[in-house]
Amino acid sequence: MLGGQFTKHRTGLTMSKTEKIIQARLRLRERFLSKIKSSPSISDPEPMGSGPLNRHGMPRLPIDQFETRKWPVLDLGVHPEISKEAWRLTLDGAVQKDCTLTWADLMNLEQINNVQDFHCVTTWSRFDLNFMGVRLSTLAALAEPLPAAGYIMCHGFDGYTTNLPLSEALKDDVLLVSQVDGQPLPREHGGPVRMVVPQLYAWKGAKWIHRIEFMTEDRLGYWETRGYSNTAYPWRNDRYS
Ligand SMILES: Nc1nc2c(c(=O)[nH]1)N[C@H]1C(S)=C(S)[C@@H](COP(=O)(O)O)O[C@H]1N2
Ligand SMILES: [Mo]
Repeated sequence: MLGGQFTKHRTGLTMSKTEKIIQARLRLRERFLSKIKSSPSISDPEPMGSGPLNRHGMPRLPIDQFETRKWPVLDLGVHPEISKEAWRLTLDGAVQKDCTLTWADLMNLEQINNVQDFHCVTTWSRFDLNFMGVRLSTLAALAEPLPAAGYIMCHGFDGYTTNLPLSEALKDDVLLVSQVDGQPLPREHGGPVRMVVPQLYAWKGAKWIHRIEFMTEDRLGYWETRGYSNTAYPWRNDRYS
């Protein structure tokens, strides 16, 4: 069975499909490029923080954060248990193509390795988490957002929600992560799959992700409704609204 899948993955048909998704992803990014470039998280003229610069040219430790060697667990207290067999991801709302992906569908998309820092609004930062996952922009390319779509709402299996503008969500480091340090993502950190948005505070990354809703108007998620900043830029100390 494994051999069969391997062969299928190598056929011209599947490769050209992969190629098409990559092309669609690049077109989508182009649509948002000027907004992506003008958002402060990667082009802030006066970022606040300390330490050597990261690869976005930002001081590695954002203002009023401290480095921790552990990776603390923070959430609403419910850790849903979702097997890979039962796992589904729905992309819907302001899109041309509603999609529901199985685990195998997700694994067949381009997988990215990316070492990232993780900044929690409660002031801890964890450096160098080695993630493997699929870019959100790859998934968006599958669903084909309508021209009027400008935002997403991410929904977790625990009922958690968090919202993002597409200009942040389409950045290359925004991933749906299934592995950390070469191991399956632990359930308490959102496994089997969570989102990570390294340029913003960590509450913007939904654990146990199961739905990405594309929207023409912005709407506030769980913490955004309860006084957290809607923009959440760590290098601007942008914690609360
Ligand atoms: N589904 C879900 N995702 C969530 C949360 C949650 O309660 N439920 N909490 C958020 C918050 S406030 C933070 S700081 C990070 C923490 O991720 P970690 O537990 O892996 O450190 O997850 C975010 N994603
Ligand atoms: Mo948080």
